[in-house]
Amino acid sequence: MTKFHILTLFPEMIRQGLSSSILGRAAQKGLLSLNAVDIRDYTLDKHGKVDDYIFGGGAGMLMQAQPVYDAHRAVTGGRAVRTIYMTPQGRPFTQRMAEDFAEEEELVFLCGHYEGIDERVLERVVTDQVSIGDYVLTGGELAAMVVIDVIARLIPGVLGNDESAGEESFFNDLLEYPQYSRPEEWQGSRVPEVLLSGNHRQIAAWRLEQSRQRTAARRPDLYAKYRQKQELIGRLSGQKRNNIHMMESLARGRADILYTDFRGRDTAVLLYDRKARICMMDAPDQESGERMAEMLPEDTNMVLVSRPFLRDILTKRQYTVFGEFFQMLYTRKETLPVRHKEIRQLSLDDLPYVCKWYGADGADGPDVDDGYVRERILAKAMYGAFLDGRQVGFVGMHDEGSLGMLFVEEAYRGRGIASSLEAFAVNRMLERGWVPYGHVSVENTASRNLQEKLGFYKAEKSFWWLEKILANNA
Ligand code: 6GU
Repeated sequence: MTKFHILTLFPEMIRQGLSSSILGRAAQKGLLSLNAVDIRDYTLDKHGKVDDYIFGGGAGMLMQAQPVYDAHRAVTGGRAVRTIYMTPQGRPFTQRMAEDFAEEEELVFLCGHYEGIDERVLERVVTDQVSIGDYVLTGGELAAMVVIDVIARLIPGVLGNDESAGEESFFNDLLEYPQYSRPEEWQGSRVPEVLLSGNHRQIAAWRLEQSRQRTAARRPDLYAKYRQKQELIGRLSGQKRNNIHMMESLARGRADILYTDFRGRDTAVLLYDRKARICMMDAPDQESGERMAEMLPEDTNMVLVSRPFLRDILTKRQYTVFGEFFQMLYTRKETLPVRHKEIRQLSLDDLPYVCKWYGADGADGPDVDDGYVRERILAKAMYGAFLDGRQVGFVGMHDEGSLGMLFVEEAYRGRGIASSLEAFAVNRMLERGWVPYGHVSVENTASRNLQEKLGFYKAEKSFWWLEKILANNA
């Protein structure tokens, strides 16, 4: 549960602003908590004063250090908690910053009023200074509410609809296309004919084109990013089976391009999936491999490489081989038949079952933690197979988007349940417009055969998942 503490002179404003609708419901469900703290309760001044004149002169009043410091201290108890000061002098707020803040279990927001807050207390307690745009508000409360709203909808389980809704705001770096509801004709204006056609391919093409035109006209900065990604996807598609993980990470809007260099037919590329903290790397030569190894972000957990010399560059650094895999992909658009009928999306009630079995057969490695499974379930990325209401297996989508986590209890194997689970997950991915792909350990021929039977293709080259060696234990 993410805890938000808001230090403010107007706690009622925060309570009223955030207690209704989606955030209120999320708080009731125990997915987050909101704690609005009145800074005035902590002043030592007997008249309740929290502000004073500004040394050196100048208009207005300044919030004093003491009440702010004591309020902060009361909330954190001296623990190191990320503390965000809302100010027009801060870093401009973005979706990316929200994703970063959303990883914290606890956040303190400090809202200023008057001309601001005594610099000395800011130096002591503040870790981040954030602005919501180039304009001046009367206080930090509205800005804090904006930032909290954006973070809250990224917390798994807060949004009612499916996982991708959390990422769709700037999906693909394009703005949303225009949308229409009933009636078909309103005050002489008709809904564009293609949307009434029932032709889903044409509708998708129309929407994409509208998004492109809109973005090019209104947000040339975003459009340039979009074009760069499309060009890279085009390059990578020359070796689709080997590169599908990179193509999909780009296409689904998950990966940033940290480095790319096109030389003739060779492409050097370094992608970073910020949320999963996974890098994907490919390089035609030692030199660009070394250069990209230098560029791996500090908080990278895993790196994916498809060439032995890149594996060797990284194992000479702080990485160790987690496993060797084949990449499998499903390139057809048609959904697969699901024979076993009792398959449904899992909820937290099913967590103990999955934790008991996930990785138990060694297929996914011994070091699975419950936190990961919990997060996958909340992200609505796991499905279970049942027999007369009793669970017998599951499948899921990993954080970075690959299909995996397949398991069926020994006693129930050999009757097509695994195929059905896999097919069910493939269909959910197709619905989102994704190209399903997964990683099968090179030794796991059973899983490879199953996937090939369903119509998956295997990449020619194997590749390696490398794990960061943590400096202070594991
Ligand atoms: Cl975070 N605070 C105030 N007072 N004004 C702002 C702002 C924040 N961001 C933009 N304008």
